Amino acid sequence: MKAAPVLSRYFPLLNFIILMISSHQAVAVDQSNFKKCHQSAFCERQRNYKPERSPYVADLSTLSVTDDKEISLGITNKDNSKNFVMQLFFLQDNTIRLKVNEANPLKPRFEVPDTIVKELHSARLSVQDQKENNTATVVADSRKVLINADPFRVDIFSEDEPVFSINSRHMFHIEHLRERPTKPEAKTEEKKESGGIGAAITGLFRWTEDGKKEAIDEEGNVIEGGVVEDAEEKEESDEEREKREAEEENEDDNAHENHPDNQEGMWEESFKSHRDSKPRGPESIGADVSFVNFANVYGIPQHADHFSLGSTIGTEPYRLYNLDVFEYELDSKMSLYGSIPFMIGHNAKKTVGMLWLNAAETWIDVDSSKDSRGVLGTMFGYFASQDVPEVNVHWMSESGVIDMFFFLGPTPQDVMYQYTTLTGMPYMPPHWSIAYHQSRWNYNDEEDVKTVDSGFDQHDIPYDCLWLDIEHTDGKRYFTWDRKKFPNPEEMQKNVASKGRKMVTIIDPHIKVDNGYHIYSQAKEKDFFVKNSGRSEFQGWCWPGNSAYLDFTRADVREWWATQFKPEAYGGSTEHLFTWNDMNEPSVFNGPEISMHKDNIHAGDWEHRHLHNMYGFYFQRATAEGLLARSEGKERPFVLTRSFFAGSQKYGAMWTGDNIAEWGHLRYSIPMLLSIGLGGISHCGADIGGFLRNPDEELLTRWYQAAAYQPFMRAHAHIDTARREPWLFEDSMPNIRNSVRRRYELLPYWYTLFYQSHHEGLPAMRPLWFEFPGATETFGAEDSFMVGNALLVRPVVNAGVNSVSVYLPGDQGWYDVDTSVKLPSPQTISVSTPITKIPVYQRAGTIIPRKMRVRRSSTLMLNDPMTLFVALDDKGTAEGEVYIDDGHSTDFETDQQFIYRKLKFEKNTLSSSVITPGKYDTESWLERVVVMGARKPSKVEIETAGQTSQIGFKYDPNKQLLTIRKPGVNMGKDWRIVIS
Ligand code: NBV
Repeated sequence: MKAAPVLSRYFPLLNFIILMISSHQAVAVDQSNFKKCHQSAFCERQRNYKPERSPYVADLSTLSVTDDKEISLGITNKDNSKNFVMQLFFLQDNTIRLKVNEANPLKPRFEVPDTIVKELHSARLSVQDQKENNTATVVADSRKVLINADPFRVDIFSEDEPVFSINSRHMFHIEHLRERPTKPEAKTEEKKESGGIGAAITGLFRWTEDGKKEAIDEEGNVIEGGVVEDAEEKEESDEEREKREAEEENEDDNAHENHPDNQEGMWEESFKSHRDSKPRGPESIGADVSFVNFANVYGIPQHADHFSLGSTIGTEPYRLYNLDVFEYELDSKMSLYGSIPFMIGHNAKKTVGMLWLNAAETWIDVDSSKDSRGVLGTMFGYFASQDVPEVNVHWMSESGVIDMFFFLGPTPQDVMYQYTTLTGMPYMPPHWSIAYHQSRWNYNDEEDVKTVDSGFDQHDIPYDCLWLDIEHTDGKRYFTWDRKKFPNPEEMQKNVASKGRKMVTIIDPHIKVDNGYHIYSQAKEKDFFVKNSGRSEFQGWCWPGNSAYLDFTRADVREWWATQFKPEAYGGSTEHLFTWNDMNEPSVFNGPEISMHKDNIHAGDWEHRHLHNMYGFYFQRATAEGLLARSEGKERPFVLTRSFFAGSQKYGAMWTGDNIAEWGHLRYSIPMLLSIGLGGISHCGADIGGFLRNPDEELLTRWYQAAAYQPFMRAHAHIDTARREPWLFEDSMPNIRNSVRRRYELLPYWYTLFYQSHHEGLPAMRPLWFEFPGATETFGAEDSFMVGNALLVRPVVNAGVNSVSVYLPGDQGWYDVDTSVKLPSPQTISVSTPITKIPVYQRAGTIIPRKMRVRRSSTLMLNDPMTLFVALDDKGTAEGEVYIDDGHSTDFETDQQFIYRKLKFEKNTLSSSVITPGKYDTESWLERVVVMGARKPSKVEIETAGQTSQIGFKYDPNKQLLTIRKPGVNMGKDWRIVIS
């Protein structure tokens, strides 16, 4: 660091970088680097768009139905006579799509590609009535859409109850594409050229509503044909003429500036030292959507905010614009690294969702205040009382078309299935990746890697993957190694892999501008980089210094990128090496808001503004395709991404970026991960310990305890922090080890949950209401969560806390996983939480598979036996599932190489039966069954393959705990255990 003052003279951004890496002092986010709504011209315009009555009117006489499946309808904005086309589709799985585009846009408007995985089938619909041409009702199965013509409004009904209303608050607004008004030339020349006729003579004109210029006389009358017959005949002195010309010029300038199509921020905009040229002018879109009869909405990650979305009235709207926000703040609606414009509404009876499919900068106002209620209730006449809750949401995007999907549920599970059927099911993670990861910026060299790797063995702590950050490269040239520190990377990886472990290297999207760097020179030759507004290669600053950015929106660029992961291309890599994609918002140190200029150019001549929120999504996709291709499609990829968009769940895992070693950041990891999970990304996590600054031992221990029950479990730390491998904390190490070992025991359950994510779109980590939809007490809960449907976890997230209160929902009770003691529910209990304990409960009526013999890595546990934890409900029943495969290949998909079974306890019998038949053979067998809430048996028998034999058991009458020893049956086979 000593050379910094000298060097910073040569490297203008070194100061910035030094600031980034010497961050242990408490500094909050630099707000001034990021826009507020009023600094984003379109947000200001859309937010202020509040007509008393919407000027948008649907012309029902234009309503047409194609193939009984698609409705189209003309809409006009009466204020400017612009025409729009609305399309309405009733899709499979209780999904409705509503699209509105300009009828004749000056240029095509951007429509988000590559997010929807397949065209969903349409259901047959019928148009039922068109009362006096002011409303039309479209019906398909239990869905109904009511279109109101004047003003334009769309109401969506599910099972005869209104759930969404669009434009009932009159904020629907599309800025049509237009020509830029040209500034009139100086009068003298105009006069000469025009020969002194028409508008130039009086110098007066006005703009028509559709943007045309009309000549007018002094009285304001339109001059037909723009000609004033006798204007030239007047004699005037030189002085008079000069005065008149000056006045005319002034009026022209004013008219030009006051022109409705030429408002400030429409054709260019500046933020700090950056100018955005906005060549297409204004093209923003906005719409209000009311969630009718809902008081709580969730989702639209990523924000470091509460789980149930709060009102933004009088403050900043939620923002979705992928950014690298250093030292991000909590309880904030600022954008972070990723954006998923998907929102869920939940009430005690119903869950619904909506996707605002747009990849441009987006702001969202949420108003759930009491004042805003009642309007819809009375409007529909559906609710007797006016006090029907509503959440009124106002979506505003800088560009694109209105493209909204409504998912009508009605259960939380249905909504997630509907959303992920459209945007893609979450990827199936390789087994090792759901275990524990050890990372830091940076593990310095091969010796360091070796020491850390063996440190885990010495201290009997399992881990599955060791990570290398940017310092492992040759000068931040990704796909290369600093050969002084890593002379034999293949050998290093093989050594780590000899214990079933993997390694990950970081690969960022900024490419060092260096003709000697193969990635840069090849990509340059192929013309693969994003262009600046002047259409030459865009270069910005990032870790390697001057960098170019690949245009991952192009399929050919992604294909080429994918080839770089082949072992022959990526020297020093082996099959044990996987990938981490960071800085993919993209982060550009000297760019506006630390990102890319919006007027940069991508394939198809689209500007960066149109697709900004998808850059990271495409980068992760290209990387995942590369890892898949390197094994010829045989091995599952693992790619961790920082930036993401709707659909990123298909390509890998995400983490919450640069959090801080503070209790608040541990606390907010819960609402943040719950929101991400509802956004479809099941495999998500937060850096254990906090990335920036140094956690004390209590915080670090509590963080491990919480993260053991969060989907992606990785410890990571900033380069400037003290080392924090678990054994460096002598007192806390046993607790940390215990947390990691707990995670390993539970991996069979986690793996089954990830399979359920992959098949049904269910998040592994869920809000309580997901499982207990009617439990209103849980709607605001963000201190506890469910892992799957069976475990309730209430981490300790505050310093010095000796007890916490836990709300146990449902009426079947819960079993403390540490003591097997049953607790009745619903109730709130106070639980004592010494540093050794966080409250975790198994729900009565569930079965959880575990592997109790923890080894050095999860891979080594593949064939180990399982223990089933059966938690009986009041009826003496329980059920669960178990999914097993080889843990790494794609054979489970291509060749049905899996086991997927139902475990059921009823009528004193525990049985295992097939859910989906698969071909995988496992060596894993049933080692033990623990039945909680059991009565004392006289004998226990096992039946398998037509044979019955008696087996041993132990019974604890105080706890009603039955332990059945060594059933010994194969986990992939049919069997029954009968208790008499
Ligand atoms: O690559 C260095 C870090 C990384 O460790 C961290 O996890 C990322 O979120 N990276 C950001 C860039 C520098 C941050 C100050």
